[in-house]
Amino acid sequence: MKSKKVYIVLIVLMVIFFLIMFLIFGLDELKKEGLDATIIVDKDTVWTYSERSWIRQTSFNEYNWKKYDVYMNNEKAGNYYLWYSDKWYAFDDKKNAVMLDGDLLAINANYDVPVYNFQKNEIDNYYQVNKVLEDNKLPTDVEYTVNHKVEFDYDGDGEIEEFYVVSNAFPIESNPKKIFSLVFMVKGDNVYPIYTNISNNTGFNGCRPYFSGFIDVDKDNKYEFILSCAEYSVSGVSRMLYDFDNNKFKILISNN
Ligand SMILES: [Ca+2]
Ligand SMILES: [Ca+2]
Repeated sequence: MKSKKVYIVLIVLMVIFFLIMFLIFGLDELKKEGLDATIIVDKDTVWTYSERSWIRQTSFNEYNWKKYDVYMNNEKAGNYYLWYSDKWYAFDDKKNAVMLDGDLLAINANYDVPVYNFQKNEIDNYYQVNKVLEDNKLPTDVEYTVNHKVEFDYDGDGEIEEFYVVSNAFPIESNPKKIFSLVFMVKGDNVYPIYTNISNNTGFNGCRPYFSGFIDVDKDNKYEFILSCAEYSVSGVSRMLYDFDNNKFKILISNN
C-alpha cells in the first residue's frame, strides 16, 4: 500500500516537472512552429522561413505579386505588391507603380514581424574599437571608410547594447597593409564578435559592412539582424542573418 502511494507521488512530481519544463522551453518553440515568412533584401536576396528553418531562394518568380511590408532605408514605406525583373518594383492596391529609392527590406509573413527603426550614431569613444583592433593585431591609426554604431536594447533585458561597425575597405588617402571589416557588440564589459574580415590589401578587396535591418523573425521578443557587406563597385554584397545563441552570434542564413 505504502509503495503504491510513493509511486503515485513520483508520477505526480514527474508530470509537474515536465509541465514546468514545457511552459518554460516548449511554449516558445511551439509558437515558432507555425511561423512562415519571406524576407527580401534589395535585388539579390530572398530568404524564406518555414517549419523553423531558413532557405535561401535563388529563383524569385514565386515571390512576385505578393504583398509585402516594405521598408526603405530602414523606414516603413508601405504595404505593396512587389514584382521582380532586374530589381524589385513596387505597386499599390490599384497596381499603380510606386517609386522606391534606397535600400529595400520587404517582409511577407503570417504574423506581425517587428522591425526596429534603428539609427546610426557616431562613435564618440574609440576605446572598444581600439581594443578589438589590437586583439586582431591591427594598427589603431586608421583611415576609416565605415565607422558608426547602433545602440538599443535589442534583446529586451533593459540594458542597452552597442553594435560597432568599422572598416577601412577601399581607402582613399592611405595605403594600409591590411584591409579589415569588424562588427561587434558591446554589452556591459563584454565584447561579442559578429563579423571579422581581415585580409592583405590587394587593391580593391574587402567589403564595407552595414546593418540592413533588425527584425524579430521568430517572434521571441529578441531581435535578429541582417548584416550586409558591400564589395567594390558591382562585385556584389554579402548578406547574413544573425541570431544570438549560447552567448555568441551565429549565422542563420546567408546569400553566399
Ligand atoms: Ca539589452
Ligand atoms: Ca527573435
